[in-house]
Amino acid sequence: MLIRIRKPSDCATSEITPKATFLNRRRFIATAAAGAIAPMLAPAAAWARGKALPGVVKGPFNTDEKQTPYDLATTYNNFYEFGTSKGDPAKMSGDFIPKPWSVTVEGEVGKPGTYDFDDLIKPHMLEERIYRMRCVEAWSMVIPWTGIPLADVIKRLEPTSKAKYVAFETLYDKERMPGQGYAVLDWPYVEGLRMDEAMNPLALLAVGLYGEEMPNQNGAPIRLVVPWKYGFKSIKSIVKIRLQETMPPTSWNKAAPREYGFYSNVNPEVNHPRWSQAKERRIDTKTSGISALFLPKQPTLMFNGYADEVAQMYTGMDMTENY
Ligand SMILES: Nc1nc2c(c(=O)[nH]1)N[C@H]1C(S)=C(S)[C@@H](COP(=O)(O)O)O[C@H]1N2
Ligand SMILES: [Mo]
Repeated sequence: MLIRIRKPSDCATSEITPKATFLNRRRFIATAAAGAIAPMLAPAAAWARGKALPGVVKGPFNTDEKQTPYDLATTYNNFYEFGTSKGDPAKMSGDFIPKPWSVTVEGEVGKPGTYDFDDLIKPHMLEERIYRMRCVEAWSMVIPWTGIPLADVIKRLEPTSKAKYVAFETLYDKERMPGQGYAVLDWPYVEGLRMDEAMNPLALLAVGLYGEEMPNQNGAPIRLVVPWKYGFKSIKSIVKIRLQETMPPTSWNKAAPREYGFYSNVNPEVNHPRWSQAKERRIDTKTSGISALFLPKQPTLMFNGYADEVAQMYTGMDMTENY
């Protein structure tokens, strides 16, 4: 989103690094401590992958489009807490230890408090949702997420009648998130949804991808997935959920209000002030050394193809005004 002038060396996919170069140090230590030295000599891919999440059932709304290869979905990321280049989050988040983790719930709820990750997310609730994801920067992916509907969590918290919006906040810890040492955004990263959007069955609280625990660079241990909105609405590494009466501030809206609105619904007809949103590049080929800028473009769909599920929430709303 921080659009820089590209140098030839700056090609997006050239930042894709082999797994071995961003090995998770925590796993390395764990493996060594267990005295299991042999696996360390095995090919990196065999042991750098996340822990499998057991008992995940197939959820609704799955696309059958070709899934983005795991290596691309985990090395071509936006997560400014770990750097502003697409390759930074994978390279810089290896030391981040996402558990234990808790989420503080505040505001217009009958059950406020600080919830441990394991109380919020029970393994038997997990489902897989294969969603299209569309970044505001006009690239897209298809990712199989593992998570639970956000609506399930919100219902359990017993929202009051005054709860009109849900505000989310990412962890703020400069020691653990080195990118927060740079004033590229007003930290912590914050996002928000209108109550009906949060309760829409498509909205997911994701704890994994490709059947495995969430990699750090994708927002470990818990993040939002809102597939009909531009990627930045899908806030990562959430530590706070607040239900409230007023529309909450959002990080990108604060940074550039003319460019990023509260709604940020994927809409090929409403262009970003600096570029068209009519088309997108599907990041789906491992083209090391070749810029993603050369991938062919495909049309972007209204609400990212989820109009049947979400369009009714916006009837009567001017989508150009409420971008
Ligand atoms: N906390 C936080 N959440 C974030 C971001 C970020 O910089 N910080 N980037 C957003 C953007 S712009 C996108 S496109 C998606 C990317 O998610 P992915 O890396 O899992 O594909 O995360 C979103 N969530
Ligand atoms: Mo994005």
